[in-house]
Amino acid sequence: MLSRKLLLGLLATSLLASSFAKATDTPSKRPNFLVIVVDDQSPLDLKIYNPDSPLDTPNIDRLATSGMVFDGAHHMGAWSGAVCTPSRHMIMTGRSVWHIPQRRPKNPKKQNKSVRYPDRELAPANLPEFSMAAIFNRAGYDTMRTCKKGNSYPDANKQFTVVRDATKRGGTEETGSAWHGKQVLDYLNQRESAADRDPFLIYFGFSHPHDTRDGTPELLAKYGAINHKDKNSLPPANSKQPPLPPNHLDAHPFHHGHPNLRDEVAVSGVWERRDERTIRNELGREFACSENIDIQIGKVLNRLEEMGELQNTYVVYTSDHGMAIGRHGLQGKQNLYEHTWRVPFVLSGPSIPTGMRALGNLYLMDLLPTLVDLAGIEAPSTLEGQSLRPVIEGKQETLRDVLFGVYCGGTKPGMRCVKQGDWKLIKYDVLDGSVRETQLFNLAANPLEYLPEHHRESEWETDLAENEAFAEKRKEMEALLLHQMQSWDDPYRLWDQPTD
Ligand SMILES: [Ca+2]
Ligand SMILES: [Ca+2]
Repeated sequence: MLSRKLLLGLLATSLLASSFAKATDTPSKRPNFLVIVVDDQSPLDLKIYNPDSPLDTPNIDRLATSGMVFDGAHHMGAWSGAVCTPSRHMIMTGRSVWHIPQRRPKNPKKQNKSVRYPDRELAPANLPEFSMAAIFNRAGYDTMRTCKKGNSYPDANKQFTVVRDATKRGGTEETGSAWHGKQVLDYLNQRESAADRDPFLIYFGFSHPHDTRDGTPELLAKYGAINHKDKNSLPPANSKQPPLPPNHLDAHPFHHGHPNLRDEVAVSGVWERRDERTIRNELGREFACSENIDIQIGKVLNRLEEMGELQNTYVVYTSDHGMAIGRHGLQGKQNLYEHTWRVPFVLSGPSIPTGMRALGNLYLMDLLPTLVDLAGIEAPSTLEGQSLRPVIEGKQETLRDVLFGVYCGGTKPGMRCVKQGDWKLIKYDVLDGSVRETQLFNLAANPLEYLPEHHRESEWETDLAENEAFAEKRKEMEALLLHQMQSWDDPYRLWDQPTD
């Protein structure tokens, strides 16, 4: 069935084809790129994905109405508790989770025996030469970045001609998100003074809303939150705080498999608490930080407009991964529920249809192939992701049918998930086999992945894995998962899978 929006997209296809050509044929008119990547944000925080959210992001909304929103954007996963690290490798290289460099201790004696490192040949040694900035530098682009430091891909980051990285998670202009915005504004001002006409790619990264979520006083007040620092007391209740997420739980029903995981036990302001006052205050802090990011994005978009560059600039908005903050009794980014596995993804620019939505079924590794395609640069063979062009042109609703997710940063093999159509399977094989769980969700009927512990009335709004009526569906999804693990070179197998 064709949605109305998809139909509009199909009608616009011929027009788009000509504007793609226009953007890439004339060297002097090559498009610019502004790639905005925030740190730790659930798509469900944003109104464009969750109209009930009280978070105000007028500038992200403006990008969405002037461009396309993708509902099915995901990060493929992580082999580290620092989920940011593999995510940013995938963003920078356009490669999949087991095909990126994984740091291993130089001394083999220090290697954890339960860790199976993928073969070294799966990540080419010269990969930094085929990372985002290196590709665009060779194509004659000026490249600049600002972002947090750490849990990233330093060998790719240093390829940018101008690097202004620092971790800024404070609540002032100098110590918070405004600092990252200022780096981009300064760079644009320098380009204007120098009358630099080369096309540019700016990687506009933020350190927030990753904890510590120290918001500015005005925005904290707006969302009824305080920068809560005292572990021995609860933050005050405040009706201005965001409501508890509907899929909140006081505790996850079984251990997530990563003992003493920082995000689940030590985040300042939350620690091990999942009670209403703690979670609503922390969401208020997250929203204060996210709105501050939106303000900085607005300043940069306005500056580009003043300079006459906005029309010729592709703008991407995304996050390195999502975030739980109380959903399912979890706090961190080390799980495969939709709130955390999915990411926001908005794209606007010269050949992007306005006010459109598409499912897309993309991974963050598809970002670089898309940028390369939109720039008219020949794609290096290192890219494994796919360009979004057929979805942008309305020729396809998705890039792929099946999506695969990994969390392998705690005890091994960890968590795996697979999604096809409305169905999603998540498996947990952790803590030396003492937790072996399978969950099956119908996301059309149960998009928030309610569990029995949520006590929903509808028989569909729960985990269906043990329900005999869905035994065939589960079998099918189990086979899909195994196939995905094999085809993405996952070095592990789960307890009930064959050891090929
Ligand atoms: Ca992150
Ligand atoms: Ca230049």
